[in-house]
Amino acid sequence: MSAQTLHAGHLFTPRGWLRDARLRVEHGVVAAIEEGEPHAGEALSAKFVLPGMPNLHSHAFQRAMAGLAERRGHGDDSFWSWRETMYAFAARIGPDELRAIAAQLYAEMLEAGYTHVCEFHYLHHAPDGRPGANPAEMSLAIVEAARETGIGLTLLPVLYMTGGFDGRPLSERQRRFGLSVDAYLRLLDTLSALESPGVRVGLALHSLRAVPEAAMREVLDGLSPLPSGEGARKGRVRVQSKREVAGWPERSPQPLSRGERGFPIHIHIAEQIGEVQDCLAVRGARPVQWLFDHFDVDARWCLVHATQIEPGEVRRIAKSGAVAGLCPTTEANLGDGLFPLAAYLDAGGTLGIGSDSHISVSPVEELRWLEYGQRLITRHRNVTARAPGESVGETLWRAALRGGAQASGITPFGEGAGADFIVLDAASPLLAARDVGSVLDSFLFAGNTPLVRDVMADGQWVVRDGRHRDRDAIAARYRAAVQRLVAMP
Ligand code: NGQ
Ligand code: ZN
Repeated sequence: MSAQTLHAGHLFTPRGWLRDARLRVEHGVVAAIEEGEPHAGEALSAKFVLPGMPNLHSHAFQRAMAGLAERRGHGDDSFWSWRETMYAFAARIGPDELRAIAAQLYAEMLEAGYTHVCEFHYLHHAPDGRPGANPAEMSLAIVEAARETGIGLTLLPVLYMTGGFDGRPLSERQRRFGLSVDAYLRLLDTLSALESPGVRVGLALHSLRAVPEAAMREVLDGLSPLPSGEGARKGRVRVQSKREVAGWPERSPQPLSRGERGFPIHIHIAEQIGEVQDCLAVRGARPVQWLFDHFDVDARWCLVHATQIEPGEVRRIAKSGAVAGLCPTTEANLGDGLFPLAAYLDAGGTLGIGSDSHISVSPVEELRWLEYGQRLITRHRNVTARAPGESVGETLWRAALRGGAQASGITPFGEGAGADFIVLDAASPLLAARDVGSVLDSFLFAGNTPLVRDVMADGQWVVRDGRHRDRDAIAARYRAAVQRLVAMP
């Protein structure tokens, strides 16, 4: 079906709730948002409808090792010891396993309310593949999984070249991730040719540890600068008739391509104290400081983690318009530390959320822990809401929608955006007597029963009554793949 209409009793928009909103969806895109009573023949009539959440940071293969790194080792367990476990796991994964794991993960994401994912993909070579073999094969497994499940994808092939700030060669286990700049640019071109409304391509530098300055320049110099005003420009969500919703940056619904506008650039940065110390020792500056001193960081950028930053760095990120890519459940799981959220929001910073290592796959849990981390260190409540009367849930959902769309290179909610929606289960006891004033806070902070009932991604109903359309077949393939992985010597 290429055209359909759905009716929302209450539609959450960046500027607040719209009552009696009729959404016309054509070819996977929101063609119009109108006001009006529901009428017969509408594909769906729902009480509470929210725009679906983009997940701006994912390493899909890590889904299958969730829970397998939680036993204490002999030394001092840390991010760096977890990384060794992760490398050993990654070493077993070939294209078939990657496709099966990513499909399971993406189906889970859709059921949880994520409608788009940025895949930060660095497993370029198959386990038996030497560097130099076709690195697109593993990327294609990701594209196939996204297409099969219906989730929107921004594929971020990752440039990974060195094992540390000092430029040391990759370790044995990192070799599968490595590409020369030339091979990387070829891979980007191959993948860019696959772009479609549901599949975008951006670029990723693994970290300052893994990409030398000269290589960063070579890759980034090939991109045209951001058109002036981009990211700061305001567009509108057009609602026919009186009520209008303004104040949302406008992006082209066209796929982005290299050298054109707004190609997203993602990088892991300042996640661990050890990383900050190494950067200071070798480059004489902290990672965020160094990046801003050497490159024009703007709204195309997504800085992932940035848990180890000082007040001056907070202000620089906020002012640049870059997105802080926050992954609270993974950052907690890995012992990374806490992003200084209150200061960042006060400085006008943009943020989005990612599930990263997928020890949790839920925008509810990411946003809840984003707020709870701040409550625990500040010993205050309702920290993310910065003004009296503001709802924490609405502030978080709105902020993460906006930054998530920006980091994904997709049009944010409004006419011309992809039709990505979540219908909440208004019949759940958890939403008893909730209205627009309390429903988002209850969605994020009331218990653990999933409240996402139906999900539309790119105009397709992919989840109905809480179940992905292919849940069973995808799970069966996933089980078989994980069995194989765990049985490997
Ligand atoms: C990753 N994950 O690339 O999967 C990283 C670990 C690294 C997180 N940083 C490896 N959460 O940073 O070197
Ligand atoms: Zn990551």
